[in-house]
Amino acid sequence: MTGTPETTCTTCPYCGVGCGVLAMQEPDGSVSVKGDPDHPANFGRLCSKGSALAETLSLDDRLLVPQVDGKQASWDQALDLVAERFRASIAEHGPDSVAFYVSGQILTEDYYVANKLMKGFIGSANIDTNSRLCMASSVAGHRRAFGSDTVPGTYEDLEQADLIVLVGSNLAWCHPVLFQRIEAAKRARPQMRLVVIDPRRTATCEQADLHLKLKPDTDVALFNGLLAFLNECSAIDERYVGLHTSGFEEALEKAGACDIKTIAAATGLAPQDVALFYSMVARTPKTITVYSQGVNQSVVGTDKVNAILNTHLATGRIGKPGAGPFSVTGQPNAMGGREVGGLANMLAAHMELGNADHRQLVQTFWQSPAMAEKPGLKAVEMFRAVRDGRIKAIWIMGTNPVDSLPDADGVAEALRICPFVVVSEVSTAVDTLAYADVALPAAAWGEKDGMVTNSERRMSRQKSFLPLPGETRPDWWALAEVAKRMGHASGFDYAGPSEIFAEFAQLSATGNNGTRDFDIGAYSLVSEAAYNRMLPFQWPRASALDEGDSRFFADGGFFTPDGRARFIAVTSRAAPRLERRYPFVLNTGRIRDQWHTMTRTAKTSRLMSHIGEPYAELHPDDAEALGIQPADLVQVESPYGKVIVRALVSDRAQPGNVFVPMHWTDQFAAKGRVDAVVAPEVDPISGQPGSKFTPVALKKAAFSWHGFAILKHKPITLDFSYWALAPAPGGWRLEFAGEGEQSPRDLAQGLLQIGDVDVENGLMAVEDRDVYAGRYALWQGSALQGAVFLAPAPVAVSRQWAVGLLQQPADTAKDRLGILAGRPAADRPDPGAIVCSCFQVGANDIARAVSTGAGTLDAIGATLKAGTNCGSCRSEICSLIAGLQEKEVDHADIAQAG
Ligand SMILES: Nc1nc2c(c(=O)[nH]1)N[C@H]1C(S)=C(S)[C@@H](COP(=O)(O)OP(=O)(O)OC[C@H]3O[C@@H](n4cnc5c(=O)[nH]c(N)nc54)[C@H](O)[C@@H]3O)O[C@H]1N2
Ligand SMILES: Nc1nc2c(c(=O)[nH]1)N[C@H]1C(S)=C(S)[C@@H](COP(=O)(O)OP(=O)(O)OC[C@H]3O[C@@H](n4cnc5c(=O)[nH]c(N)nc54)[C@H](O)[C@@H]3O)O[C@H]1N2
Ligand code: SF4
Ligand SMILES: [Mo]
Repeated sequence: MTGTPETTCTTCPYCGVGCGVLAMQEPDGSVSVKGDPDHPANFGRLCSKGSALAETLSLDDRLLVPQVDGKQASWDQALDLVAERFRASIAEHGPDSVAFYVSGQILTEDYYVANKLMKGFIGSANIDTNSRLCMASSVAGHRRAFGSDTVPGTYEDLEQADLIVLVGSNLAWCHPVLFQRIEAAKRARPQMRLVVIDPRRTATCEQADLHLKLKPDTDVALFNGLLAFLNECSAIDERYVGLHTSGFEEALEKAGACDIKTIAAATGLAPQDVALFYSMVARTPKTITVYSQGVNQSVVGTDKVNAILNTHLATGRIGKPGAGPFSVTGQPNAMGGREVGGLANMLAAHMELGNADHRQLVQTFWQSPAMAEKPGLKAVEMFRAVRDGRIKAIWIMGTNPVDSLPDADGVAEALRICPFVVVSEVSTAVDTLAYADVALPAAAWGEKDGMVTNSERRMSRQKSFLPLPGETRPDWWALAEVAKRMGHASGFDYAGPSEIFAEFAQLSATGNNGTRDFDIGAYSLVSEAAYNRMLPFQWPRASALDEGDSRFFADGGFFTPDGRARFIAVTSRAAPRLERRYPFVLNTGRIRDQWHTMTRTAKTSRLMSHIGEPYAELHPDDAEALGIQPADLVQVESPYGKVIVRALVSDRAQPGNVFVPMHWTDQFAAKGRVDAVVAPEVDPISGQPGSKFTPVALKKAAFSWHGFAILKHKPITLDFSYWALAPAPGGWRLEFAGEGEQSPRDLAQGLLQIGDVDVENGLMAVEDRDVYAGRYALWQGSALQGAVFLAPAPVAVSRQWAVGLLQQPADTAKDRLGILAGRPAADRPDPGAIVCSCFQVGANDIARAVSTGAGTLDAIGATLKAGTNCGSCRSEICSLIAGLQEKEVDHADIAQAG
């Protein structure tokens, strides 16, 4: 073995930007990652999550062996059982009594095999995916307008645009590398403009020229008004509309007149802001509208999509350099899942389940015995069917529905009573696993091989560079094995992912001849060696000789029967009236450093240091009216369920709205699963839930005492009314609260008494007998085993300072007393809430540097290194420098306030 690391070119497993990653394995087995400078999605950049990938590869919490009824089993036992139970259910109750619920995070080959088995061999279309919660409204909107699910543009368009409009997208946190490409382009061409349309002021807004803080779910009114405005100021591309579209007049009529005052009233915006936005769009041919979950996740999501598409069709700004609508995908393979037909209403290779010719074509190609004839159940409906017994066996793969579907407690109940639940997982720290009759250990990122497609239709390889740990196997393998055991050996006899991919490519070309957008026929005969050498490419790629055009629709050519795009006449609906009992609108979404249900990103304390506790962001006026102080605990409740989270009081929220992140699960908090609160209301066209709009009640959650602890060992049981746990360097940090039964000392000892530490001799304590308060630290030699702080109100101890103590020896009595005082010593200043997770630079560090003259982003980078690695924190540093965001500083370190 040489001393040089072995480098593998692969793709990041998180967001839909689809960054290329170089994974470097040292001869000693250790792995490090960096951005692939040659990958056309990121050209070497990685965000905070991508940069921390190597820290998430440990086998802690990995599911390594198959389990049946919670007990270890062999693969043969597990697979036989799955095949038998599915077969029996189909025999007795028909093919629609079984279902697959899969994910935009499995690879194209896994996805293709799952879809083939369900739709072609089981003969039901009851396969749906978490993309229903994510991209379904975009898919439906695309298909209504274009006749196909096509994203017309490319990432380069974002750099070439003169105006970028971000609608319902927190790009700085959710597609950070794409956002950095925009920032770089804006620096190079300062005339470029950025507009953000979002009911909250997000980190993305820090770079915006205009932020439209609209009322939730009023986007259709805004974009209908824009269509009317474009018409009134003659910005319509008459030629494009005449040659390539139909339905313009009707859409315009439905949009109504452009009365700025009425639109301002409907959207809650200032009339001059609406007018400014409209005139910016009207005069800028190179306009890109990027949209994401603030658009898709709505009961009017598909209409929002079409209202946006209408404005681009009307101006002919589509598929041209720097111009077009751009629906960005969330998951690494959200786009790939759409290609293989993972949604319950689609067929493979962008063919349609409702089209008899397509069904025939696919059936012939697959030589399949039993094609599904009608669309299957969409995610929310699927779990309803599980709950009411229509579905009796379900296989869940690569998604955690007990935390991510709306009415999540209802989903848990459905799985509890479902006769047979299979879960394919990589992790054991997953709430859904508690309901599995059979748990199948899946190969994870770095161990598996296959394809993913990013937001700009670029297919890239994910490659393995690690051996398969334990008994783990790739998902396609488990599916194919079950298929074989169900009697479908010939259709599923794959030697590896390259064979599956070649078959899929062949299907995409079969009978295509330009009639379908998705054609990757160039790879129909791809060999394993060529598959392993494949470089990222954008589809379509019908033949190897023809690189095709990387954009769609500049000259029409839509995939409708007449080749014309369709304007869709949409009307804006007035927002539902809120009942008195539930007067607030709950909005949910993402934070910068966590990925969904945290099964991977929470493995590294670095990513937990940015925000380590679930929170509710609410407006100061609402907080005041409800008697909620910053850092209090609050309860957010709907008729479906409730969460208890920390209050983050900030004018970034608008009055009447509250935002709670989607990430927390029962693994990390007592009551942080926000989807238990979210209503299962869906868009009638796409079936996508309106995860951004649930009427809720909000109140202070009063507890008689509050606690904060740093602990070397993970606590074994946590039976407090409130708790939130996070890994910290060298241990864990814990926020908790409850009602006073136990004495403070007993409580502290209970938390600290783990392992063989002599509590009697090592415990230091300061107590206040008049109130429920005390500070306890447990020592073994000079090493701190843990410290517990209890108080009648949220504990005011610097979190970042305290977390550092686990790795700092305290040699003198003075050092130890300092810890009990709960205050940093003068020579060890408190870093404050972590802003830069790469270099662990806190808000106070930055404030100090600014006060000594480092007043720019570059100067902060030069003095503290903050923002100079992944760059994900640059927006926050800018806003700190601008002195705008004192509240946010508190929030990452929430309980420090007060
Ligand atoms: N850090 C991180 N990045 C991620 C992910 C992650 O888990 N963590 N997940 C990935 C996935 S799967 C996805 S789908 C994407 C999602 O990426 P985004 O869609 O950018 O993220 P969200 O936070 O879900 O929601 C975006 C914004 O929509 C706003 N919004 C709410 N209601 C409305 C409305 O009525 N109108 C408008 N215009 N806006 C509204 C919210 O306030 C929020 O700021 O992120 C991807 N990237
Ligand atoms: N309230 C609210 N709810 C939401 C959203 C929101 O904005 N608000 N967003 C929605 C959106 S857009 C999305 S995409 C979903 C995401 O929601 P989920 O898909 O439920 O979230 P993840 O945590 O990504 O779940 C992926 C699971 O797959 C496992 N896994 C990882 N790799 C593999 C693999 O290779 N094979 C297998 N078999 N398993 C693997 C992980 O450990 C994890 O448990 O959440 C949706 N839910
Ligand atoms: S932006 Fe970040 S999370 Fe998304 S693909 Fe790139 S490195 Fe991964
Ligand atoms: Mo998503």
